[in-house]
Amino acid sequence: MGARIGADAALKALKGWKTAEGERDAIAKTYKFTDFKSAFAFMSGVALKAEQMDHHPEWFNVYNRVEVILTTHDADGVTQKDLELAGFMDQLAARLG
Ligand code: H2B
Repeated sequence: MGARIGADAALKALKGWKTAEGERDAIAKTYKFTDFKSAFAFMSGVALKAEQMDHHPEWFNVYNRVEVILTTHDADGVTQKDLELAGFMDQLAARLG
């Protein structure tokens, strides 16, 4: 699972992410796509990556919007894995538009 680095450290390396609401150490971002098809393509790509990594997002989708929260449950906070998955999400989202 890796050691906890914490939300603040992760946020320094990311753009458009914030600390998640609530007590947990977690980071959050809301992606907006042109339509549901793009949003679901994003989720499909992330799902495959998440399975490869054995690291899974918490997320909520309505039409073209995908709200994501990343944290490492086993570490009780944000780890390098969250940072890696966040980077993958940002790259994929940029490609999909
Ligand atoms: N995803 C996330 N976000 N945090 C975890 O701690 C985690 C996970 N643990 N996916 C994995 C699965 C673990 O439960 C399995 C057993 O490897």
